[in-house]
Amino acid sequence: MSVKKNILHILESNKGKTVSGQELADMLEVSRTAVWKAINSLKVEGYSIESTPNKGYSLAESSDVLSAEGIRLYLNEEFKSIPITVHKTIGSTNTEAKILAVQNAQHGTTIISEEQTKGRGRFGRDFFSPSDSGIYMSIILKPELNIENSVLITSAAAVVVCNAIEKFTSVSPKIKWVNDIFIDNKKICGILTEAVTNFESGMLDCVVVGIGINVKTKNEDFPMELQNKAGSIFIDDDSFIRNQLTAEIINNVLKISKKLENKDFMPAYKQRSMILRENILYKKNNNWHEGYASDIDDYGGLIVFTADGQKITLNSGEVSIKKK
Ligand code: BT5
Repeated sequence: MSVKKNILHILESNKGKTVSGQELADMLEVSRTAVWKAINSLKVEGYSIESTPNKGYSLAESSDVLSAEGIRLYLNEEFKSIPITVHKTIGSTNTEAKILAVQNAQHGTTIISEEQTKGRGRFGRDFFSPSDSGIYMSIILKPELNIENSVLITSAAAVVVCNAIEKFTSVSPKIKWVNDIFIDNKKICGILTEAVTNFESGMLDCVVVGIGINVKTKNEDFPMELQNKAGSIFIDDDSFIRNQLTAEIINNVLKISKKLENKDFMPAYKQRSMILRENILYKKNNNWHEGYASDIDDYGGLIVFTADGQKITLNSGEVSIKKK
């Protein structure tokens, strides 16, 4: 680990407390100048580090910069050594993760960014990913699953994200099949799962789970066309620390990915569903149709009764609740 990363780790572990420059230099066996340089570089990166003459350095309790060190602090022991990279800005964390996956990145490798300039949704759509207010992350999973079961990872990840949000807030998020998470009827998170197949064998090599969450994005900061549709978890709370929420999600996605085939998360998925037992509109063959959302099957498929009484299963696609 570099001096900078080590210092960040020590300051993160002592958040709000002052650690002297000499202590840091002794712990890391480097010069005071090296410590000073590393601290300055961290400040440039946006960390709120206070320097008190003759006392030392402290990382503000409210510092909310996403960092691998800050996230690692909250990871379960068994996942502490997964590779995590945090970018200031990137095109798309999913695109980057797919490149790393092809280069044989290990299970659990996680790419995160403070901002995405080409954040992607499904079907070539954009995911708005402004800086310093959301969490945009992609986790590479090598779940040793067949394709049928691997589609379940999107539903499982949706449950994980809802539980994580519920752990840190008093809100109870809802899921709109398949991959959207809503609070107060506004979308606060989208999930994009992409499979990477092995060229030679044609088998599923790994899965990239991309999760985008609006944590502190203000309504006026969304583009006009999203202002009525998109929301944030914490609208007016600047003290929330994104590293903790990120770690909670990584811990549970990695845990759940080991036992997807048990489908233990399905009852929670159904319970959080916004559309079950509702009249809906669904898109099929590029047209919208009316139907009734009756159930979700063991593979995450939506069981719908069509307007003429037929029972069909949708495996992916678009739905919306029919306005009464
Ligand atoms: C999604 O697609 O919602 C999946 C989004 C996945 C984003 C993550 S971020 C990390 C990783 N890297 C990536 O490049 N992507 C993943 P979909 O269901 O197709 O929804 C896209 C639609 O949601 C857009 O057409 C907008 O209407 C709306 N939208 C775009 N940005 C939004 C935002 N920040 N919050 C809420 N809604 C948004």
